Order: sequence, then C-alpha cells, then structure tokens
Amino acid sequence: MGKILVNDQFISREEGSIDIEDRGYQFGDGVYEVIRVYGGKMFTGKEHLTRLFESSKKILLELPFTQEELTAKLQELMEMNKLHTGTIYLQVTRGAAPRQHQFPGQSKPVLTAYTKEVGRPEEGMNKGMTATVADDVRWLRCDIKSLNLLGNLLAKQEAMANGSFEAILHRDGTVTEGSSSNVFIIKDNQLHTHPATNLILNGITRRVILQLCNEIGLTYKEEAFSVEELYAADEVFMASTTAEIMPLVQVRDVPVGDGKPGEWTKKLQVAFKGAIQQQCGELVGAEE
Ligand code: DCS
Repeated sequence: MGKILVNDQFISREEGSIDIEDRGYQFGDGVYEVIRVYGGKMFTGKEHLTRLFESSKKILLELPFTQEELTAKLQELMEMNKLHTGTIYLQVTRGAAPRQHQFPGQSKPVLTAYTKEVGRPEEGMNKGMTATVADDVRWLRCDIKSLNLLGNLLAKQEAMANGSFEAILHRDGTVTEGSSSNVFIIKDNQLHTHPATNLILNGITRRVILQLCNEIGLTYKEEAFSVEELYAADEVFMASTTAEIMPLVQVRDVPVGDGKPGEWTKKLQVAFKGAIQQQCGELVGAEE
C-alpha cells in the first residue's frame, strides 16, 4: 500500500485517523485534486496545485503551507511509494471543530494524500465508451473542486446502473459537463465545449486539449451546446485526469457518428500522448 501523507507526516494507512468531527467528514467542507503520474513524474502538477489553492480561496480556507512546500511533499510521497504510473489523490478539509455550520474560530486544516498505481485506460480509449444523459442537479459553484460530490455521485450511479460509463449532465437542455469529466462535441470540423463558468469544473485536461486544438488545426468554440446538438454531433468525447480523452460512441440509445471513435478525437489522443511524453518522458509500461 505504501505510505500516506497526513499533514506533514508520512505514515502507514493503519496509523492514520480522522476525527469524527472533522468538517470534511461531516460537511464535505474541503477541497481536493487528482493528479496523474506517468513514468514517475507528475503531469500538469503545477496546474492542479494552482487549482487547489484557487478552490481553497473560494471556500475561504487558508492553507497552512505554500504550493512549493506541497509540491515537495507530494514528490517525496511518490518517490517513497515508487509510484510509476498512477494517481495522487489529495484533499484538504477545514479540520476538526465542534459541529456547527459556521466556520470555527479555530481549526487546523487537515491535509491527506495517497498514491495509487493505475495504468492508462487504453481499452476504453481505443474502442470508446457509452454515456447516459442526466439532469444536472448540482449547486451553482461547480468551478470549485469541493468534496461535496453527491450530485455527481447520483448521476454516475444512474449511468452505471444503465450500463454506461459516464453521465452527461444538462441544465434545462444545455449540456454542462460529465459527472466526473468535461464533455466535448465535434460538429462540422469544429470542437465545442461549455465555457469555464461557475457551472463546470475547468478541467486541467480540458485546458490541455484546447491548446492541442491549435496544434492540430482544429478550431474550437467555448460555447454551451444543447442536448439536441449532442445527439447530432459527429464526434463526442469526455476528458479527465484519469480517463484522459475518452471517445463516447453511444449517448443513451443513439450511436455517435458511425458508432466508432472519431478522427479528430483520435488525433487529439495522439497529440495528448505527445504532451505527456514531452513532460514525463517515454510511456514504457504505462498502459493498463
Ligand atoms: N468535471 C468534473 C465534475 C470532474 O470531477 C472532473 C475530474 C473534471 C471535470 C475534469 O477535470 P480534470 O481534467 O482536471 O481531471 N474529476 C477527477 C476525479 O474526481 N477523479 O478523477 C478526476
């Protein structure tokens, strides 16, 4: 299992404990990140940690360490656990205090982090996955990567119960994002994705993809699109740290295009792999 990080201590999982009045545990009062590691190196680590600090600020949670200090700790954790290809999960809660809704006058934020060895989702990326469509019932601050994920969980659970991999969420017929990913469509050689407003999480993978569009000559529009446009798209894919660029070949009962991963999606996947290699080196043994 390796070591876990609790505040500034590296300990075994069995040694770790969380107070029953930890605000993360009781209220979901905290923020988190999932960072990809390829070949022992963090991919877009800086962007993820910057977002963690931004999310913290948005919930008025002051972190008791700097981004540089946190980076060094996570680096140490990765090395200690000999993580090759996988993920680092980290979260910070407002800490333990007698249960009351308003913020406690005094509490010490609790940082926890652990690593997991997990390969790239090659099979899904090659053959494509399916998605359902669900009502986006979440709150109006989806730009914050907060621990409160019940709306996301209910949507994902519904998708899984229907034999689908992801739930594409919509508000009154306007597609926002996936339950744990951003959603993109391609229509007439143009990519569309919801703008980075309060209604979506501005994914780090999303940001990389928009840069890669310029590289491969695909024009894009950060404009909301409707569920009808989703069904009529030439290509659909979702993107996240763990799923990378995942083609969606069927939405509800409707095949996307010819029911196979689209050409632009495949080009983006190749460019994305190039971006990984550029930052993290060769991807030897990184596949599932
Ligand atoms: N939107 C939501 C709601 C997400 O939960 C995620 C990632 C994304 C978009 C994509 O963001 P990244 O590209 O920065 O990953 N969710 C993380 C999670 O909870 N597990 O893996 C990734």
